[in-house]
Amino acid sequence: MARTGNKDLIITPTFNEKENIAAFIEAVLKQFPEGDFLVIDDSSPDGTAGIVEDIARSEGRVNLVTRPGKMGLGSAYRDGFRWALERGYERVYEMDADFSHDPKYLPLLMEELLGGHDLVIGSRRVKGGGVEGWGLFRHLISGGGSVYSRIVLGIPIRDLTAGFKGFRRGVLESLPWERFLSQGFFFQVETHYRAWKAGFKIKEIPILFRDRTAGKSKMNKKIIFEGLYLALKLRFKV
Ligand SMILES: Nc1nc2c(ncn2[C@@H]2O[C@H](COP(=O)(O)OP(=O)(O)OP(=O)(O)O)[C@@H](O)[C@H]2O)c(=O)[nH]1
Ligand SMILES: [Mg+2]
Repeated sequence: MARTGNKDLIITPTFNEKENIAAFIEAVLKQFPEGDFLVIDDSSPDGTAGIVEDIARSEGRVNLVTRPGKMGLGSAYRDGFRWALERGYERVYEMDADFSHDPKYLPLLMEELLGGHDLVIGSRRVKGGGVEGWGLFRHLISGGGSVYSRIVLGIPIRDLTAGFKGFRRGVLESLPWERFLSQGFFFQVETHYRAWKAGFKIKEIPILFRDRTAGKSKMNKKIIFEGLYLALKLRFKV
């Protein structure tokens, strides 16, 4: 396990990603030779973990943590960050398994971290970035949510819900993960907010985000309403 000497780790949480996971891991390993890979699977009923286990048997850069049940994206990342810190990784990246985040951007994220930034965000909302494959409704939800969160939280980051990013170790060591309000998708907004408030150096670099073509979205109405509420709570309580 993680005896490669690499200092970069990509963490991908999975829930029912059997259509994506093998090809995704292959693409990441190929396009980012500097990186090791950790999947945090919440006992996906479709057998995602078994596929990862097979790959890990012959590929030392690939690791798997299995948790007993679906506990949310934020909680998966928290466990992953602890795993990374315990093993001495210097830079850690978050990525979804559904190919929305193109592995070709990984070297660019790394370059910015090496250049002195603490948190580098793959952003859909800066010049040169964008989204491919969303319908009007999804654009409205995402755009509206983004403007709302930016106004409520008063922070300059444009892609607040971004899930493709890289951290320097020091950020992971210092953010108060145990005090986070969110276990689910809002975790992404909360991470940006707390990192910004703590004064870390943050940069957004443009990415083209592609909607998933295989597997099912875990996004739902509850997540959206929870986000509206948590943004207010974060602003006034943290
Ligand atoms: N371990 C774990 N992974 C999760 C959980 N919820 C979502 N994921 C994974 O987190 C990543 C992002 O989830 P997605 O369903 O793609 O969410 P999204 O990107 O906001 O929305 P869509 O792309 O439209 O589906 C994917 O790799 C999911 O498999 C969870 O509760 N536990
Ligand atoms: Mg997705």
